[in-house]
Amino acid sequence: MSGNITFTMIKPDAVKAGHIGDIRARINYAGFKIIAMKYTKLSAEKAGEFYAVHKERPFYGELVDFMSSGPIVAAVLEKDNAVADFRKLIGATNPAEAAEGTIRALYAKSIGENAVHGADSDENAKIEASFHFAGTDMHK
Ligand code: FUP
Repeated sequence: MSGNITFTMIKPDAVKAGHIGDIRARINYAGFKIIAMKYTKLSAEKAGEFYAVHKERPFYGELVDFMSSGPIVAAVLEKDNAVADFRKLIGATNPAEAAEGTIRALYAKSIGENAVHGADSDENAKIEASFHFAGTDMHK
């Protein structure tokens, strides 16, 4: 199988609530192949760096605190049209606006604690994948 890649994280709220297995299954059923995956925890510094693009936004401090509050699962996924298809699978940023059956509609609590991350472009998917994984840790 070959295709584009996207980058995802199962966020601390979903890990804490015991949803890793269900979310992983939904990702596989939707046709994504996992080419890298790890259970890890972001330091506040690393979370701040990952979300640096949001530095000036009012929610940045809370976002960094939340993303470093507990373990996450980081993963690189492969599929044709991976970035767009994955964003469709997870639904809108705000779970109240996420389409029925999407991962955020099913598992997210709020716009801030929204269960999963999905890269928003091919370029960012590559940058975010290499933020978390060495090339030697990705296996197609
Ligand atoms: P998304 O691409 O759907 O993850 O959304 P954004 O890149 O716009 O936002 C990244 C993260 O910032 C969200 F997952 C949660 C947080 N956020 C808030 O807490 N409040 C907001 O109003 C917008 C985003």
